[in-house]
Amino acid sequence: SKQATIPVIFDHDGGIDDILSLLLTLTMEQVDLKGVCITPADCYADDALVSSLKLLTLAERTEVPVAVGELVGPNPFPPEWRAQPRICHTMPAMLRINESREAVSALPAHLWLKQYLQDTPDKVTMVLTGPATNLAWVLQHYPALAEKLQTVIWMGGAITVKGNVAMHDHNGSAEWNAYWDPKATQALITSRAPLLMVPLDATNALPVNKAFLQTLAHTDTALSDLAGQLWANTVTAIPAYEFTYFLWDILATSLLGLTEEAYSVSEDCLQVSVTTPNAGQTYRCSSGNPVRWVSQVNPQIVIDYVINQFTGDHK
Ligand code: AGV
Ligand code: CA
Repeated sequence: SKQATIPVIFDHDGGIDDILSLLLTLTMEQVDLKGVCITPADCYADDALVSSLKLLTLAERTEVPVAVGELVGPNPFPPEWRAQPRICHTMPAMLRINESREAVSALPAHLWLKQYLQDTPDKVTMVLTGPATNLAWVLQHYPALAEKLQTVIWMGGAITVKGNVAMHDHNGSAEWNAYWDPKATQALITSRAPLLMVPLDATNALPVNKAFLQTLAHTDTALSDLAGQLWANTVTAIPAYEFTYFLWDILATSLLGLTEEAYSVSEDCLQVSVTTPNAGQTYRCSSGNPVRWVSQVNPQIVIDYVINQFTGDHK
């Protein structure tokens, strides 16, 4: 059994794979979860809060603080996408959990995060699976707090591949988390935080397909069933890129447990557009702040890791 030695703050935006990523984090013995922040982006915050509390209650981690975000970016997610994750706390296995609210923070997420970073003597790893709005606020108002960050793993951006934003005033070059709050994306990328980006360049290799779900379903436990049921709600019959669900946030979260043979990291100077028609586009440039990003993955190693966490006796 591994010791819980990696302090982690998990900031998510309530999508189905965000909820699955929180569940994955809770299977990792080496992770010492210090707090959960919610960004009200690809979700409605109430749904994301209830689902998060239910998973923390399931994992007997009701002491972990949960802080709901109140800062919003200028480019909202489609309401159908925001409404989709209500299913996460409405399925029977989740309804049966009587969630504890004892550790819901009275502070909004950006202020809770600022306070945590000010108070902690130790460096903390952050995993962000939605827009970087809360952390960007902290880094802009308290830049010295970047020293409290061990690594910031952020699912977002599209560097050498096309994006996944399909909006009337957009040219399709941006990834959604980067687009929701382009100025937060810019603030994160130009900050002193030790960033490791997980862009679409890496996650495109990891579609949620039938083979993956079939392998997960091979093992019949309460945990693998919960994960499989959650993923079943992301399946669509439409084979277009914009409708395909990927292991976006799951890859970012898995980096906490994967060994380095599973992926490669590149380092480039990046810039972020904050104006139409390419707001949120993250592109390489010849000068500026070098940023580390996951440029390649070994899909089989990642899939084996995720399946093992949800099915194996990894304790
Ligand atoms: O762009 C990927 C990000 C990830 O953090 N999110 C979903 C993941 O949580 C936005 C997104 C892109 N395409 C989507 C998304 C889709 N088809 N459905 C819901 N959200
Ligand atoms: Ca997300």
